[in-house]
Amino acid sequence: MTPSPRLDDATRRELLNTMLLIRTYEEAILREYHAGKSPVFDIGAGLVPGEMHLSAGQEPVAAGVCAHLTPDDALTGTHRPHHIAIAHGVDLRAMTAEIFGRETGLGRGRGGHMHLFDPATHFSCSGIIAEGLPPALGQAFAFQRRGTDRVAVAVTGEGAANQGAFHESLNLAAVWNLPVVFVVEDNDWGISVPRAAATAVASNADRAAAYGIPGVRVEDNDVEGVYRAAGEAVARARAGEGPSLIEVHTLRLWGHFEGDAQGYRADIEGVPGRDPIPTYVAKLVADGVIEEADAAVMRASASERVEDAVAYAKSSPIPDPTHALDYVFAEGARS
Ligand SMILES: Cc1ncc(C[n+]2csc(CCOP(=O)(O)OP(=O)(O)O)c2C)c(N)n1
Repeated sequence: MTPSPRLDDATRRELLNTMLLIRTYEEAILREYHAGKSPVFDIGAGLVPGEMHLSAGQEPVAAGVCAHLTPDDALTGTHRPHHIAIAHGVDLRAMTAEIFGRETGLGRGRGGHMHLFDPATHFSCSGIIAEGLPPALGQAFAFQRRGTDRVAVAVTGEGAANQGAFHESLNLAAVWNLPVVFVVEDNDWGISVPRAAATAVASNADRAAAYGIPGVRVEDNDVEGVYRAAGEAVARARAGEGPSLIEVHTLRLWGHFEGDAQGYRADIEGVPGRDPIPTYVAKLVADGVIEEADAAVMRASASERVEDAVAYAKSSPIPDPTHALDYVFAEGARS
C-alpha cells in the first residue's frame, strides 16, 4: 500500500487542539463530578448527581470526524457524548450548565449529561443506545429532499451496533441513498461485556457490505486515519453518493461510568500507556509541526475556556422544582 500523503501542519495542529480541549473538559467534569461524592462514592451526591460517562481516550474519533462538519450538518451521539459535542462546536457554557442541571443549560437543566440538544449546531444525543441512528436518518432525509449538500453523522458504540436500530438504519439509509455517515466507536467494551462476547463479527466495517455501502475500520485510535476516512465518507455523502460506515478502534481510558471499579478489565495496567494524546503530541514534535511547549500553551487556553464554562454553570440558577415538567415536551410546536 502506498503511504498517504502527510496532512498539512495546520490541520494536524487543529486535530491536536481539539483533542486537548476535549481532554481538558473531561478532566474538569471528572473533578467536579467527584467533588461531594467522597469519601464513600454516592451517585446521588454532589453538584452533578446521576451517572457520568466520560469520553477520555476517544478524542481521535471526535476530532477526526468533526473536522469535516459545519454547524449546518447534523450530529447524533450516545450516552458518552461530550467529545463529539465539543468537537462539533456546541457552546461550552450551555453544555456545562446542562450537565450541572441548571436553568441556563441547553435543555434548561432537564436533560443532564446524556441528553444534550443544541439546535444551533444540530447536535443531539440520548442515553438509549443506538437511539441516535434513526434521527440522523430523518435529518439526512430532510437534507436530501431540500436539495442541500448537508450531511448527518450518527456516532454509536460497538455494543450498540448489535441493536436492531443500527441494522435497520443502515438498511434504510442505503435503500434511500441518504447523506449519512455511521461512525462506530469500538472501545472494546459494552459496560463490562467484551466485544467478542456480544458479536462474532471482528469488524463492523464488514457489516457494511451486507447493506451495500462502503465500510472501513481505522486501527490504533489514529486521529489522522479517522480524519482521512471521515473526509472520504463526508465528501461521498455531500456529493449525493450515499451512506458509509467507519469503525474506529478507540480506547475507553476510564471506567464505563464514574464509580466503575473496572475489576473485569484484565488489561487495566496497560491502559494509560495507550492514551492517544501523548502519542500524538510526540508525533507532531518529532515531525517538527509543534514544539513541546506549544502543547502546554494549547492546554492552558483550553483550560481557560473550560473553567469559564464550569464557573458559568455553577453560578447559574437551579430550575424551580414546581416547573420540573416544563420544557420536557415540545410546547407550541408548529403543526
Ligand atoms: C436500549 C438500551 N439498552 C441498554 C442500555 C444500558 N446501557 C447503557 S450503556 C450500554 C453499553 C454501551 O456500549 P457501547 O455501545 O459499546 O458504548 P460505550 O459505553 O462503550 O461507549 C448499555 C447496555 C441502554 N442505555 N439502552
